[in-house]
Amino acid sequence: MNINDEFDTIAAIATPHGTGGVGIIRISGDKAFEIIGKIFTNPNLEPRKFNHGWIIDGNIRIDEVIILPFFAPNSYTGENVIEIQCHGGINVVNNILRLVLKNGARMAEKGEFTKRAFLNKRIDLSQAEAVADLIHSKTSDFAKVSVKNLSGVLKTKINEIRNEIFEVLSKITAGIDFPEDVKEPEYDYLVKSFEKIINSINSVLSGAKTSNIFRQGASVAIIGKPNVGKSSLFNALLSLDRAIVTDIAGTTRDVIKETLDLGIPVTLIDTAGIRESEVNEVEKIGIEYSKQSIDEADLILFVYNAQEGLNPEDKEVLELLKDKNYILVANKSDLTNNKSENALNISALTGEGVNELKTLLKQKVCDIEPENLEFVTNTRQQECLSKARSSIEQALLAAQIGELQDLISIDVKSALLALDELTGELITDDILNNIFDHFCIGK
Ligand SMILES: Nc1nc2c(ncn2[C@@H]2O[C@H](COP(=O)(O)OP(=O)(O)O)[C@@H](O)[C@H]2O)c(=O)[nH]1
Ligand SMILES: [Mg+2]
Repeated sequence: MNINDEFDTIAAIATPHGTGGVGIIRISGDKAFEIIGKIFTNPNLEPRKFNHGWIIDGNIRIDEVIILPFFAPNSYTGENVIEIQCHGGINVVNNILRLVLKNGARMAEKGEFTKRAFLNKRIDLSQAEAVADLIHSKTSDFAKVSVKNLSGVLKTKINEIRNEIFEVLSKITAGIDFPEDVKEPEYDYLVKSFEKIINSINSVLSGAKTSNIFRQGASVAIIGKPNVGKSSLFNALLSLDRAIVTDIAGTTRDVIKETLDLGIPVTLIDTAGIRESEVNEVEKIGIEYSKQSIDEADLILFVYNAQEGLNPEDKEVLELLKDKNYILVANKSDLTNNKSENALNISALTGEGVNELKTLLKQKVCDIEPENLEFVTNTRQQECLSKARSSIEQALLAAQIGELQDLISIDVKSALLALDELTGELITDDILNNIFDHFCIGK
């Protein structure tokens, strides 16, 4: 797909392929009305009205439909758009699509409707990406946050930062271009402005981790000595009997993963116990997996035996966790009356405390409700923002030592370009195609 492709008329089935109540075929482009004129019994279409009639192929009736006409530029793509609502059988929609193609449209490529909306400046790239996020969201929470970008919250934030950068750049450039008439800005002003811009970028990036957790979910590893009840807890959290539970220490020898839906998807990882001494080869491999899981997890449930309390072996493992986000879990609390103050007392066997653990786990992984999240960012956007930040940081250093403003302006311009790449103001075919390739046909 080429960015400069002629804006010919495209068509596609917009509803899922299968049997349903209604099927929708969408047409966009200059010839949309001409095409519908040839195949619809009631072609005097009025804007903002639905039009009832039959799709016909010559004398043959194909289906009874409703037509929704959108006149450019007031449509999703910014072009003339026709939506045909027909009966939702796979053969009905295919017959109508074939007829539309025969009469002058070409089959749309993946994401081409949204791409046109972007190229026609109906939406910016962050909004186009929000469309894909919304369609592909795996949890209702992520759908709730990605819709905020669709409404342009991120776009507005980025434009504010862009304006701040642009203002400084204009002042520097004016000083360079018209040295007789315009004084170059004070270095003090530059330093303050750059610091302010860095703060603004940081505030957008501060939500990156939360965004990634909403988008990809979080991984939570269950860690502890053998036999403390890790696999039992894994099962209790998931309410299933997936992991093998035995009373022989060291039975779980590899890593078992399952997804737990806590609004955001949580990948729960059951690991082999960590025990340094007297282990056989197979178990050693399991222990290595556990250590690897510690490194990769967003959160760790550290499980110990409540009856025994934290012993030196537990403390050794805890040492590995000291820089990590973890919850201390005292399991088998059904066997003892000694409740620990510092740990969550649970029993994987009776289920006591398991719901409290789920609540705490959710809080630790992501303590923000989707309603309270202003916007989300994806990794592409985060990279653009980081690039912009490093450029401004360079400019700040240069301003602090009173470097020539001509040189400072180079970094400021790069920052601007990085933000333009984020919004799609400046973007290559490759990046664009990569983004729209993740869409489905008909969107
Ligand atoms: N009484 C009691 N026994 C438990 C509890 N959780 C696990 N167990 C038992 O402890 C043994 C080891 O459990 P398992 O989940 O395999 O431990 P892992 O090696 O840490 O995965 C099994 O016999 C379990 O039935 C609990 O909360 N209370
Ligand atoms: Mg186990």
